[in-house]
Amino acid sequence: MISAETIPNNVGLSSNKRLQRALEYWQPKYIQWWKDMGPQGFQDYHQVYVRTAVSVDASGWAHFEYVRLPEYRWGIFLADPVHDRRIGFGDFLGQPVWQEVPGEFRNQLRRLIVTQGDTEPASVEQQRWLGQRCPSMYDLRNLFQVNVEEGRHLWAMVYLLHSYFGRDGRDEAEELLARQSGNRDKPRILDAFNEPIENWLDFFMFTMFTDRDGKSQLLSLSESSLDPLSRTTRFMLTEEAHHMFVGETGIARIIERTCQLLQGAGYSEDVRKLGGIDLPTIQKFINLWFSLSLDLHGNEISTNAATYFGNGLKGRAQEEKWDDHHVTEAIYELEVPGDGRLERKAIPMRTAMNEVLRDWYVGDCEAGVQRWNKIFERHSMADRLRLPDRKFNRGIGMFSSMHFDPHGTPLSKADWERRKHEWLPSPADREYLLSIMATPVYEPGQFANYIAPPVRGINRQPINFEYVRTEG
Ligand code: BYC
Repeated sequence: MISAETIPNNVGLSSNKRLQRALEYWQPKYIQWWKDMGPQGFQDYHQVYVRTAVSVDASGWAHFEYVRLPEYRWGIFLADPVHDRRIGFGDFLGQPVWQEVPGEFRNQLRRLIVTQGDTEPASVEQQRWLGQRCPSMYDLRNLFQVNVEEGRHLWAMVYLLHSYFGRDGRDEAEELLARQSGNRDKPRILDAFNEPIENWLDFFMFTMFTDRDGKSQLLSLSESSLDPLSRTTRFMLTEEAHHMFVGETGIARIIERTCQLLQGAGYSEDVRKLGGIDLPTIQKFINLWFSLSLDLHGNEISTNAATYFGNGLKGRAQEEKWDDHHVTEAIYELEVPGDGRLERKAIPMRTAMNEVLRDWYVGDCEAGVQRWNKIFERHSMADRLRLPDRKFNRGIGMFSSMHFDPHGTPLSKADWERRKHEWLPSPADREYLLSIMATPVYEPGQFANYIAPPVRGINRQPINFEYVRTEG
């Protein structure tokens, strides 16, 4: 039964019969999807110490309790309204924001919301086997926290579809549960969400780089003239921050452990013999997940992006930091493939909005990599990790038909095929990672050999806290 007790919310669910009816139909399908496609092996007999958002104020979204995963209270929250909020960019700059969907932008908005919504269950599906290979109980809890919150982000998009898009919205909400990550016939919409996440290096890189695309896209959607979309995405950003924390600190702990192993062995290069993860492998996974996540920003030159901006549907990250919010005259210079070589070309900035957002994203990733590099400095080691060039390993956009090395030097197809596993994970790298993750670590306070413990526990609990309890 749908009720405000089982579904924490601040959208007036108890008095909204239409939404209640739509959810009554959708929620059982969601739970079935969660059981079938969510964390495998942890649905029935485990209780997980997770945060549940029960309201949008600071104490309300940091409410911790033990729950069985299928009984998690997925809620619906909008950030507080901004008094007299005005459209901040595009052709309708300065007009009051919309509380309803304008008919002429219905399809575009639905498409944006569906694309955003599709990524959320996709990531849960991608990560569903990881619990069986976890490096510690602390990490297992973090995985499930990320998973339930991605589930909540799906609810957030489904709320918008149910409330503002009538019949079409209800159909789309069902489709969100029908597509499946990696499924040949019914794949998820965006490519990175069809990639397997089979080991914990994939997982931490995904939460570092792909969740950070979530951050850049949510920042740009939170500028939207459709106020409910803006408010929903603003609240989602608070949860996204924790997901990136999991990724960034997860990799930092792996680097820390690798440094310790290297030092212990007198800097012998072969960390693998000691059961750790060598730096070249870490670099390959950065190369993979960074390039896949660059693709998620779409084509460099995009009329879709120009239309979204002009119509006020999707802005730039932190739009208030820009001077010109009309962007009718501004140009953007970018590198394009020309007559056998790369040349610089100036294009109208509106058509370059995907690239503008990608710039923001690359800067945010770069800062994260620099934080990792501080670990080497602390250990007085000269090693450094780096982001590959933007043209490397692209599947979307104008460089997708070409090949480049991580420095951005063009390569022939034959050279790329011959050398790609110097820069991207090879089957042997993956096999090695699976071998060191084959035995999960479920003892409180114990950690797999390839990862250092965190600096502190969750919600001020000790590191050896029983974050996941097994029933009877
Ligand atoms: N894969 O004009 P273009 C997150 C398609 S992550 C496959 O450049 P546009 C999360 C595109 O759909 C954030 N197809 O497209 C993270 C279009 O298709 P059609 C998710 C792609 O629309 C971790 C065609 O190529 N949020 O939240 O400017 C865990 C032409 O492209 C891809 C959003 O994405 C791709 N990578 O840009 C959990 C926000 N890229 O029309 C969650 C909403 C492009 O030819 N989405 N295409 O059939 C958008 O804003 C835009 O759809 C995109 C694409 C930025 C993704």
